[in-house]
Amino acid sequence: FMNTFKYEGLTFDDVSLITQYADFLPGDTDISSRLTRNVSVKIPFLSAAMDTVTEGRMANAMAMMGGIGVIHKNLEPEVQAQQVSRVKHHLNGLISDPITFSTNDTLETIAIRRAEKGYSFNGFPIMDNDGKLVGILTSKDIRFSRSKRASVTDIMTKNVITASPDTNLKQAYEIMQEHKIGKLPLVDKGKLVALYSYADVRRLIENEEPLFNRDEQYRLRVAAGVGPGDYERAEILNDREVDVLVVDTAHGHTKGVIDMVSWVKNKFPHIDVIGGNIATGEAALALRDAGADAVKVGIGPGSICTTRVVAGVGIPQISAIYAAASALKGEIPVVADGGIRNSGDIAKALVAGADTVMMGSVLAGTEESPGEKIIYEGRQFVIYRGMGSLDAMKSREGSRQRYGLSDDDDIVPQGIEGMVPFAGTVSKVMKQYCGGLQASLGYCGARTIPELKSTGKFVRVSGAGAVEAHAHDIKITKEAPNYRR
Ligand code: RVP
Repeated sequence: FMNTFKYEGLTFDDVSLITQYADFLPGDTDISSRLTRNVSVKIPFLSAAMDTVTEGRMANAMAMMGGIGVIHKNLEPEVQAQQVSRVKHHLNGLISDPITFSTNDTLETIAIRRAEKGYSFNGFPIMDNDGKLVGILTSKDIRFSRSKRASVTDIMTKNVITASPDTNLKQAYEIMQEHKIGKLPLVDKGKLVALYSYADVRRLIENEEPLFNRDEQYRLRVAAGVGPGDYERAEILNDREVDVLVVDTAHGHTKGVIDMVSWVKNKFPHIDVIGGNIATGEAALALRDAGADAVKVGIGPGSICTTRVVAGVGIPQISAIYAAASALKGEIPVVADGGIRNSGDIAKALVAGADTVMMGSVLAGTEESPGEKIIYEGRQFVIYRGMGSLDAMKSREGSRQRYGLSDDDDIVPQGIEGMVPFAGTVSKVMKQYCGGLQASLGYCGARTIPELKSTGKFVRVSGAGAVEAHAHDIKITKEAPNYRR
């Protein structure tokens, strides 16, 4: 009987971090981290794979801040894959529908159309009457022409340097550098399919925004959820070049998840796989042995999750992270999923052993979330629901699968639906969370996340200590951008 009580379950409010000597300022800290065995993030944040949190727009915003979004699987595989594509092509510098002119045009007709449409750029592909690319009209061609009425065919640059449709940003940059050209048309059998513009390509390659989370080809990174046995979905997502697959279930210490993780690893060794969710060391090791490149921890901590009440199962999140991370000993990273309310919770999750955190409610209220925006008592809110809530379960196959229900089963929800206050843009919210985390590192005397993980220490917090931690003995009259109770 004594063995029935494995250990005590602690969560965020049960612990607080101890200050340690620092000889630097919070702004000097580096909060990049490991997401999986082979993929890193510049900020340690993932947006949750939920239908009111992450679709293409959220995933774009997360990757542009340096984190990553996990596109939920309550979508038909093809639709989910389109969302992945949207992220992969968001910053590729490729103009897929370029403005062109024809050999029948003159400088005058072009000038009129440019003024009408307000085109401020130069370098137009010129097409013949069969729709074939025959030249490019550059700013130089226009500037050195003697007559306004000159026919395009007489002044355009005829020896056009082109490339094949699969040319990536980096290759385009090299070609344009070598030939000193401002436009690079991508051509398939004489037909123009897209165009690179040097100004865009250069901006993306020469990296004005060092924060972007990008792959080797300078495209934003994106992750997507799959279920056990979701082979077809995984194949389609692989075709669209997803960076990371997350085998996304409520109980990851199962044959279904273990088999799926090893299937994905065997079939697509180039894609990193995260398995979850789990809350024990045994589960972490089982997923590692199956080939997982990271594990995701969280059974029941989610703000919209009722698993602990409905099933009586789960482990308070700090203890769950600690159990998984201690078993893994840093061999593969740990994602702490669920229960993050304020920025201070993040450093606690990291010190307990996590490498990154996944957030639902924190991001559900943003502009970029797909959740419905509503007005309630004169204020703006956004609908946020658990993937195990009644409506999410009814809406799609994906959720039923997550909770292991067949079509005929009566639905037993393990989540609820509600609303969170509108929070502005992802960038605004993430800046608060990054700043909060940097403050944690400063207090703990750690310049980096690996340092925080190895030197961070907790104190246990009493009930009175938890009350003291929050604003107390005052009525709040002005909202802070980073505090909610
Ligand atoms: P939170 O950030 O506390 O809102 O939690 C989000 C996490 O909750 C998700 O990433 C997922 O692991 C979990 N979740 C999602 N749906 C449900 C449910 O309906 N029980 N739980």
